[in-house]
Amino acid sequence: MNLAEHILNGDRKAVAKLITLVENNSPESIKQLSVLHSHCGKAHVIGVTGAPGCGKSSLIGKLTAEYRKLGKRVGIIAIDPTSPFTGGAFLGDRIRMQEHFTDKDIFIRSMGSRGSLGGIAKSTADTAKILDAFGKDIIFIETVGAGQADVEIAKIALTLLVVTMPGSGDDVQAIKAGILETGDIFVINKADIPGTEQAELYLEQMLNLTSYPAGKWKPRVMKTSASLNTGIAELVDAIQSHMEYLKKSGEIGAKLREKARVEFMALVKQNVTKYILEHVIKKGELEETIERIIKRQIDPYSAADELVERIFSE
Ligand SMILES: Nc1nc2c(ncn2[C@@H]2O[C@H](COP(=O)(O)OP(=O)(O)OP(=O)(O)O)[C@@H](O)[C@H]2O)c(=O)[nH]1
Ligand SMILES: [Mg+2]
Repeated sequence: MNLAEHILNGDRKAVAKLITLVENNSPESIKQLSVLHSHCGKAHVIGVTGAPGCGKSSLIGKLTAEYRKLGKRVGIIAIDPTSPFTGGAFLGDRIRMQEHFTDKDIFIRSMGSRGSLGGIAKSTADTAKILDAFGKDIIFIETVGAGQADVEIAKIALTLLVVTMPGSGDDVQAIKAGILETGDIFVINKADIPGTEQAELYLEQMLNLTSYPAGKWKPRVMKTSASLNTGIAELVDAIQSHMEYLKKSGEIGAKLREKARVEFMALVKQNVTKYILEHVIKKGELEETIERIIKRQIDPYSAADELVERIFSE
C-alpha cells in the first residue's frame, strides 16, 4: 500500500509523513497528492488570522470542542510565525490544544514559516488537501496577521475569521491595513476584558464605510471569550451561515474555480521552468546570459524570448 492509500484507510502516521514530504517539496509528495485529489473537496477550510496573542489558538481550541460536539472531525494547521526550530508559538499551541491531543478525530500540525511566501502557501494548501482527503470536515489554518502571508492564506480558506481583542487600539487599527476586505467574520476575542463595546463599535463603523449590495455577504462582528467559553456556539453558527451564503449565492463555485486556476497555472509554470532548466538551457548559459544582461549587451526581454523560441526549434 502506498502513503495515499494508508491515509484513505485512516492512518494518522501516513498523514504526518506525507505532510513532511510536502514541506520538503519531495517529488514523491506529488504522486501521492495526485491520488488524493479525487477524495478532496468536502472540508470547510477556515482561516484564522490576527495579531500575536489575541487568542487565535485558544479560540480554535474552543471552536474545535464545539464542532466535536456536533460530530465533526477537525484538522488544525498552525503556521508558526516566529521560530524555525523549537518555537514558542508551537509549544504554546501544543499546551493549549492538548486537551484535544487524545481525540483521534482531531489532527493538529504546526508548520514552519521558513521559505518563500509561495512555498508556505503551497505547503499549507497541500496540507489542507491531505486533511480533507483524510476525512476532516473542518480545517482551521492559523496565521499571524502579518500582511501578505495572510492574503495568501485567505485564498485557501472558504471562510476567513479575523480575530482581534479589546483595548489594543493598534490591533483594531491594523485590521484596516488590508485584511478588512478579505475578512468574512470579525471576532473580538477576550470579550471578558474592558473595552469590548468600543472595539465592536469601531469595527461596525469601519464595515459601514463599505456598501454591501443586497445579496452580498456583509462581514459580521462577533464577541467571544475563549477563557470563559462564551460566544463560541454563536460563532460556529455565524461560520455556518457564511457557508450557507457561499452555497446559495454560488460564490463557492467561483472561489473553487479560482483556486483551481491559480494552482494549475502555478504548476504549469513550475513544470515549464523545470523543463527549460533541465533540457533547454546549456551548462553555464544561465549565468552567462545574466552577465550579458548586466553588461547591457542584451536586454532581459529579448533574452527570455530567444530562450522560449528555442524550445520549439529544438
Ligand atoms: N482574558 C482572556 N485571555 C485570553 C482569552 N483567549 C486567550 N487568552 C489568553 O491570551 C494569551 C494568548 O492566547 P493564544 O491563544 O496563544 O493567542 P494566539 O493569538 O494564538 O497567539 P500567537 O499564536 O502567539 O499569535 C494566552 O495567555 C491566553 O490564555 C480570552 O478570551 N480572555
Ligand atoms: Mg497561536
